[in-house]
This record gives sequence, C-alpha cells and structure tokens, in this order.
Amino acid sequence: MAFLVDTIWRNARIATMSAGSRNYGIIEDGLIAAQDGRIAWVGAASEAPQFDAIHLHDLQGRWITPGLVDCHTHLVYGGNRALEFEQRLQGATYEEISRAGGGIVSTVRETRNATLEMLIYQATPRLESLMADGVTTIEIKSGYGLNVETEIKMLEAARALAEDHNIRVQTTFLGAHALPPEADGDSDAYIQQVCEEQLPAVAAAGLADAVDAFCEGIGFSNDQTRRVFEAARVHGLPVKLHAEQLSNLGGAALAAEFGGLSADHLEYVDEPGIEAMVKAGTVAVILPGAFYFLRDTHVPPVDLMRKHGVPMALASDSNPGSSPMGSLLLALNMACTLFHMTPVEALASVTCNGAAALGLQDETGSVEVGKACDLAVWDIEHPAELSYTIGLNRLHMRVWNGLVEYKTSGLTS
Ligand code: DI6
Ligand code: FE
Repeated sequence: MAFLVDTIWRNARIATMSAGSRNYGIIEDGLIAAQDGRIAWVGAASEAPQFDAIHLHDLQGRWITPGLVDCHTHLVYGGNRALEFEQRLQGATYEEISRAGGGIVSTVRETRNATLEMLIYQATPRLESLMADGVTTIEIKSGYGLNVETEIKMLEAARALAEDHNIRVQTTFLGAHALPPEADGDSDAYIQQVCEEQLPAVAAAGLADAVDAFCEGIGFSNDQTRRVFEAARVHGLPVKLHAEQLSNLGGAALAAEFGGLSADHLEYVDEPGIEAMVKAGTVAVILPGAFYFLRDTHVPPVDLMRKHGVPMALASDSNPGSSPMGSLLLALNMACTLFHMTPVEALASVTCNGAAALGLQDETGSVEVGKACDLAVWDIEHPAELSYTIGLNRLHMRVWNGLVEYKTSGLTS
C-alpha cells in the first residue's frame, strides 16, 4: 500500500542539522515527504515506504538544508544612513556620531515620520533579499520608534510583511534601544516609560514575541536593563539582549539570569558571562556584519564559546547604522573568515541554533519529522560551499511550511 502525501522531494543529499548530529547530519540519496506543511518522513530513499505524492520534485542530486533562520534583524525603519557612513570613513566613530545626536536617533526621526505603508514598502526589498538566500524564518525588532505609537507601527509593519510573504516572522520589542531626544537625557524616566507605557501597550496588542534592550554605554545600564526584563516577565514575554558589543557591562550574565533566549553581539563577553549562558541555555548570537561594518577589531571569543559548548547563532543584524546587510549567507563567510568558525558551525548557527535563539527549536531549524517543512535547496556539491563563497548564491528552491518557491520565479508569493 502506498502512502499519499502532498509533496515529495527525492534524489537529494540532505544536511538535516538535526539535534545531536555534529556533522551536518548528512543523508545521501535522501527523500523528504511533507503533509499539511509539516515534514512527514525523512531518510534514505532505500528505506522509504512507498509514497504517492501530489507534487513530486526530483532534485537530481542537489543539496537540501533546513530553511535558514535570521534570528536578529532591525529590518523595519525609515530612511538610511549612507551619509553617516561617509562621515565614519572620514574618521568619525559610531559612538561619536551617536553622542552628537546622529546614529540611531536620526533613524528614529525618519521612522516616526514614515507611514505604516512606507515602512512596509522600504523593508520589502530587504526582506526579499534575505529570502533569496533561503531564509524562511526571520526576527524583526522595533526600536526606532521609542514611543508607543511608533513602536506599535514598526511591529505592525513587521507583521504585515509576514502576511505578504511566505516567511515566518518573530517580532521583538526593543523600546530600550536608545534615548529619544524628548527624554532630555533622563534615561531612568525613559526606562520607566518603556516599562509602564510602551511594553504594556505592545503586549496588550499582542505584537511582540520577545523583549530586547541595548545594554551599553551609549544605550542603557545593566540596572536599567534589569527593569525592562522584570517588566517583560510580568507580561510573560521572553527576553534577549544586545550585550557586550562595545564594552562589557555584564549583559550576558543578566540575560542568562532571566532565562534569556539569546545574548547578541558579545565581542566583549568574558568567561563568567559565557558560563552563565551555558547554564541558562541562552544562545550566543554573533553578528559579523556589524563587526565588519564598524571596522571593529575586538573579535568575539568563539574559542571560549566552543570550549564551554554554548550554542552559537549568526544573524544579519540588518539595520541602517551598523549592518546594512542584505545577505545571511555573507554572514557565514564572514564568521568563518573573521572569527574562525567552521563551515559546519556556521550552518548550524543559521539553522538549529538560530531557531533556538527564537525559542522555535521544536518548530523549525532542522529537517526532522514533525517540524515545519522549511527547506532550502542548493545547486552545490557540499554544504561547506555555503560558507566558502562570497556573494554567490546558488539557491534553487525555497520551501516554507511546505510551500515551494523557485529562485527564478522571483521568490515572492
Ligand atoms: N546595536 C546595533 O548594532 C544596532 N542596534 C544596536 O543596539 C545598531 C542600530 C543602529 O545604528 O541604527
Ligand atoms: Fe542589533
């Protein structure tokens, strides 16, 4: 008797990236069956039961990986900061520009002035560029509104992008990203407003899946971040944190103390911070785009992370100020070249570990029975090529929740 399923992919080599498989979890001559958008069967074709499928894809030996996860982006914002880039090239630093009222705050002005429709329109090519890299799950943060109205507008734009595209969008509230000009330098009063007005409004509207903050000299202190996390806990929302990007304020340990999903950036994290993260199951999200674009020289301690076994994820950090990056595959190459990650670590970091950084490890991030059928099909001879090449994208097909898009068809729904 044959089992009838919606879709079969066969004649494929599969890097399942399944939990516990240290080395890609390779299946040669693999077959995947999907039913109702979920993976119903995966394994070697020789062991497969007899399937009948409505849609049959013969992949002629191509590679399948899990659909990629970009677990840290600021994709929605108004305007751009190309002129600030020029200033930096003439010698101004990111922190100097920020302290002089440019930087994040200039994007806040543009984002407040943009309509919801403009925000969606401007974010769409950025989203589609990442989707063309095989991204099937993306996190999008607020944080360029810094008031109730605009934070909500940003999160609504993120949710609208999900409606218009075949992609899973997780939203994160980042009201504690920077101090808005009207706060007049009173960061404690602003944090109170984040906790008592912005966060409750966002939570009541059901617009956030998590809460984030920028714990940094040019952002908010460890103590102020703690207040934000306590408010997140009251609203039952998990936390993540921009931690130790430009200095060490103990943010990684703080995120771990609150059972954080992830601590992100981590150029300056120390061993106690890493140990705390391991104990709490907090994922280390590394953002090579920002490191590269800010011409940072303080490399995140990947060796220490590896030694302690903290799961590492990579993300684009797509944002106008420190990482105007439209490719997640590029982050793989950068992480290997700049931080000595291995190609298998890099692929794990944008699949299973990226999913864990969003609390979605049971839903996506590996090719396993029961998970969403999120796949990327590649014209490559080995998965290490995904890390090896620079700006060369060999995506053949993208599958989200069982829905197939071909690269040549424009990849939009
Ligand atoms: N760290 C970053 O790298 C981004 N936000 C943050 O807290 C930069 C955001 C920007 O410069 O617009
Ligand atoms: Fe960021």
